[in-house]
Formats: sequence, structure tokens, C-alpha cells
Amino acid sequence: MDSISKSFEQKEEEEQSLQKTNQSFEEFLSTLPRDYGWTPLFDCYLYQGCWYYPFFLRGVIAAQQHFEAQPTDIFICSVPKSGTTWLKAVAFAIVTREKYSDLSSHPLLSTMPHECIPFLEVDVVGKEHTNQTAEVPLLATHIPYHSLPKSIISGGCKIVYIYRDPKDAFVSLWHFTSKLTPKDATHISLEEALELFCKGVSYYGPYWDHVLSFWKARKEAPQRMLFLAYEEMRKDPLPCVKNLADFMGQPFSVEEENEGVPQKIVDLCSFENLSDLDVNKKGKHRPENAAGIENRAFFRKGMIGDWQSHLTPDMAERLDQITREKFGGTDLPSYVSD
Ligand code: PAP
Repeated sequence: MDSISKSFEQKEEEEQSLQKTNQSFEEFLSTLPRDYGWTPLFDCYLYQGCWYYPFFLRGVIAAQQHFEAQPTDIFICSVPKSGTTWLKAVAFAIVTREKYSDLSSHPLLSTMPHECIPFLEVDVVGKEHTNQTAEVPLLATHIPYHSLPKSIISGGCKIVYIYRDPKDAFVSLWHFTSKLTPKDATHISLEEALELFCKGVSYYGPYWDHVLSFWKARKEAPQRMLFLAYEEMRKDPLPCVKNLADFMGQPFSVEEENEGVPQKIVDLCSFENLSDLDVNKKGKHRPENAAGIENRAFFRKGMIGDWQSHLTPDMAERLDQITREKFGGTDLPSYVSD
């Protein structure tokens, strides 16, 4: 058999295996613990200690079965609502800065950041099962560390992880799911959502376990993993952007520093700039499928501490208490209210 027909047969086999996964998926779902997904549209299912919507879980399993990481792949990892959209924009702007040195026609001015970097469990599996755009060696995922496809770990891929005060992530998620709730249905109350969040039932939750899964892995391979705190990046983005460029193996040269390139990337990717662009005010992300949503849902307030406008002191203390228990003994910020 020549190599072309062999690779064709291999592809057919992979397709059939994916179809089998699809056929048995509904059956498989019915065996998993299930809970309310904060919107009447989807329930959440517990798989390997993490809660997923079915749409994403199908992709997670396919990624675990088929994804082949390249050693040069760099993964943007996060628990939802921790600053993913922002980090994607910054990472994309850093690695493509030579190609798009003319900022007036930069792709981020007309493309939502989520569409600049493939999302592993949605965009990559089911096609070639590898990252095809070597020019931009970036991929993103919300999968917790312990469930990542094996080739990401064995391939020694670099990982950038962003996390955020769980109180702000919770409030952000509550607003986001309201956008997914059909107009004729009632959105879950903040109190009900808090109950679910505290018992770990949230999109890719439990929030704390997700952060800890990466934090523990970083202790074993610190050179492969960069941790960024949303709050630090919001307060002082320039050092974070430079640190990220160094970590990705693309440090800014002296000439670039002198020309202010790092600051230009900060400005391009700022909440104020991105949220004011037409594409992010009027466009729609994944209009073709169940997870389709308006781009503006990814740009709400971009603030540190917006939880104070939503949570009572008792609600905040409940979240802080879990944070103290879970993050105690780590060097993660405590995020507790004073
Ligand atoms: P995702 O996991 O669904 O992709 P993610 O981007 O992680 O969401 O989180 C969205 C939050 O990041 C929103 O926070 P908020 O609800 O508290 O406002 C969003 O506003 C914020 N965000 C988006 N882009 C930026 C940015 N460029 N700078 C700072 N914050 C941002």
C-alpha cells in the first residue's frame, strides 16, 4: 500500500471511530452523574471529576482519544471566566507581531480573540487531530490538567494558565449563563447558582480543583508552566506581557522595547479597546451550534472586585471559606475579603 492510500485509510478509521464515539455518547452520558447546568438549555455531567456540558464533553473525550500534540504547541489553559479571551488576544498578538506589525490592520481589530486560537475540544478534534497552524503554535482549552490528552503532557508542551478571584469568576459566569438562557425561561438566581458553584457544579468546575490541578502539575514541571493572575495582569499588564513573551520563547528585542511594541500589544488587547470594536459588539461566536453566543458576552466589565456589587457579605464569605480551605498551603493568592 502506498503512503497516500495508507493515510487515507487511517483517516477513514479515525472517522469511523469518532462516529462510534458519537453513537455511544448519549448512552455514555446516561451513566454519568448529572446536575443542573445553570440554564434550562443544558445539564452538566461529571466526568473525571469535572462538570461539563455535553457539547464540550464530547470534544474532551475525542481529544483524549485522538489529539496528537506537537512539542512546539503552547496551550492557553483556564477555568472559564478567568481571563481566557484576554490572554488569547495577548498571546496571539505576541507570536504574530512580526507578521502583523501594522497595527491598523491587525486581525484582532476584526476577529474575536476566541477565533484567533483554536479551542482544543471544539475546533481541533474531528479534523486532523493536531494543530495545523504551526505559524501560530497556540491552542486553548478549559480541560483540567488531569484530563488533558496524554500527548500534551508527554510532548512537554508549554502551558500558560490564567486564574482569577473565584468570587469574580462566579459573578462573571452567572452573567454569562444568563446570555445562554432562552428569553422565555427564567435565569437561575444568584443564590441558586452559588449553591451549585460551592458544591463544584459549574461549567468545567469545581473552580478550585481546576486551579489546583495545574498548580500541582506546575510544582513538578515549573519550566513548562506559567501562571498568570487576572488581577496582576489587570493592575500592571506590561510586565505580564513581557513575561509571557519570554516564556513562549519570543522575548522582545531591545529594538522592539525601544519602539514600544510591548506597550502597543497591551493597548491593542486592553478591555477598553477590544470591547469597543464592532466585531466584539455586534458579532456572534459559533453561530452554527448550540454554544453560539454574541461576542459581547465575553466582554462585560473586565473589573477586579465586581463581586462586591452582587454578593452579600455572607455569600462572599462562603466562597472565601472554600478558597481558604482549598488554596491554604499553596502560594496561590488567598483572595479572601479583609
Ligand atoms: P471564557 O472562559 O468564556 O472565554 P473569559 O474570557 O475567561 O471567558 O472571561 C470573561 C471575563 O474576562 C469577563 O469578565 P467580567 O464578566 O467580570 O467582566 C470579561 O469582561 C473579561 N475580559 C474579556 N476581555 C478582557 C480584556 N481584554 N481585559 C480584561 N478583562 C477582559
